Amino acid sequence: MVRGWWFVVNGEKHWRVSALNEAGAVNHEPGTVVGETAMTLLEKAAPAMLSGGQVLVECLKREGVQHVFCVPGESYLGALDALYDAPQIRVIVNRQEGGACYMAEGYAKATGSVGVCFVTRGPGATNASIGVHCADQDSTPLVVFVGQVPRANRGREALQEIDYRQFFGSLAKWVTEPESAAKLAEVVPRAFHVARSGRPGPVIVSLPEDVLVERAEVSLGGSYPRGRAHPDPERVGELAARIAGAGRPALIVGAGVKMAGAREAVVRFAEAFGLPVATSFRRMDAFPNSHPNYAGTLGGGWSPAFDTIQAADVVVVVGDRLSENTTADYHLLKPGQALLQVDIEPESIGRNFAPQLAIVADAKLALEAALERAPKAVPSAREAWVKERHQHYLQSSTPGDRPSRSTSMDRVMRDLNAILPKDAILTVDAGNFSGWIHRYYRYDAEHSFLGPTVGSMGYGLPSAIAAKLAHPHRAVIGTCGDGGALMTFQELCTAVQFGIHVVLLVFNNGSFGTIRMHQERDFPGRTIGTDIRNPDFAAMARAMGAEGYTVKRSEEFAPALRAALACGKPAVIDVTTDLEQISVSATISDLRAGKSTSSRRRP
Ligand SMILES: Cc1ncc(C[n+]2csc(CCOP(=O)(O)OP(=O)(O)O)c2C)c(N)n1
Repeated sequence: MVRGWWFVVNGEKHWRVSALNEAGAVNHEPGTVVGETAMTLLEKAAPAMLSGGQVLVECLKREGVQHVFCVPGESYLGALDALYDAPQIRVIVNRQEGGACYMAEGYAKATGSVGVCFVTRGPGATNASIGVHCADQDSTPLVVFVGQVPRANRGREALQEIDYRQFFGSLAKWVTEPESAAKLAEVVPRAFHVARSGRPGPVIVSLPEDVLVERAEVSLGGSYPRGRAHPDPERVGELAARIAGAGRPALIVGAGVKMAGAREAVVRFAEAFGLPVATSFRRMDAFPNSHPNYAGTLGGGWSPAFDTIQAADVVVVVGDRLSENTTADYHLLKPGQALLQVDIEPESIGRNFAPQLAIVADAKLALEAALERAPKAVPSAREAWVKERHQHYLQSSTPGDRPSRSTSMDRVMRDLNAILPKDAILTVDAGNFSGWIHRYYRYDAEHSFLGPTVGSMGYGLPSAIAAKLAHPHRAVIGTCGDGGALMTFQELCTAVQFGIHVVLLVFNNGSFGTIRMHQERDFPGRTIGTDIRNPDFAAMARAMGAEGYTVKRSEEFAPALRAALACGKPAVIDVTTDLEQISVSATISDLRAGKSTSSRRRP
């Protein structure tokens, strides 16, 4: 049995421990500063007498958590205090819970591990909800620890009290409120398991304030073992036969491929079966873009990959739920096309389109099993189909040279492709500017793109900061519009405080451009609620301790980008763009004249 407690003298924490373990009795004199030693003893002994906060942090350590994102609150002081004694977990302090939760979500996307954030009760939880919604629609494993009123105050509409089961009920995979410190030892590992298993998603763990400080004797287990769902061999045989017998088969890959670490397997699968490959909306890095089988990305209406999928007779979908954006408002697949679907989550199969074949399995295991049944050679007609589709992608993913009254987005994209290192990571916010980032950049490296498939603004900067934390040696470029910029711009202070050197590009057209586009198409010329007057973003960045650059003409962009990458600080480039080119495929004049093919929905 180990007993440990601490007290503070002159702001310093002092540990006292009396321990009896296999090594015999250990006693420290009262007042001895033993810090780590005492904690090590506490960690090794089982069962141990720990506070709820300590139980929670012990569980985080066992999950291998390295970063947590938070805005502090008095409702979870017990958890913060336990983090004080866990130097292996870096606590990133954010300025708004939306930023904290987006960062945790982005960190999960950038690493494939579970993102973790801590927010206070009531207002903290409601601010964080944007990140929970994002993790839910983007299938991102996330655990959000939320402060809660003490047990005795529940049900009294106590200060900032919220029933989280109701509030997060339709947003999260699981919402739980452990009743005691001992229960935390059971709930926390399970929360991680639920977040990452099947179709990953967000889990909310509500932390009654007094549970975090009550002490309990607990036995701590480890992280749950990871199960992998193997495919049914018969169905795999059918999959291989159906593809082999097809005329123009094509493949759509999504987040399931990334989460399963199936990058190499999917490349071999596409090559062996002779399949052009489309990536789903905002999952461009699920397949190397320079590979000869790549056919482009889907999303937001027409795209080069849209043509490819529509021309296919058999469509294989691996690890993607065929969302509204990926399928152009559910118009992508037509009757007569055969859909063969592989997904880890039975519920994602057939959700929007009825499949002819379904395999519930881990993407990597399914692809590897199918590879064992690959044909000896790809027929030449199939090779020609793949080649033609890749050519189509190359043509439509090479930026043109459209006129611009300020900075040309086409030129920006050429410069980004030319200047950024091959393993750079780009992130996007919601907004029409992202159409260029999706279509004209070559995502060849693994984990080289992060975007909110949910289409929520404010994502670009926090996710870039998270990506840089996860991959400190890679260049990370966050992108956003001038509207999205001010939703989370305060997180630039977080980047400055923690020395996280990201570059943020703000595409500044003086408008909530996406909504203006919808207005111009549906109510031509009747602009309302979409003009915005902006601050000097570069000056704001400098005021926060970052570097700031202003670009008003195309030729100024490349030098500014090089300077920002080299400046040794977080940096913002305020890029003035031409509102007339309202989207990657439409001008305002075209829209007013009813000539545009711009999608109905482009978040
Ligand atoms: C949090 C949130 N609020 C509102 C919207 C609706 N919305 C989608 S795009 C957009 C405008 C984006 O403007 P901006 O960031 O300037 O980018 P642009 O479209 O001009 O490129 C708005 C308001 C949203 N998707 N997310």
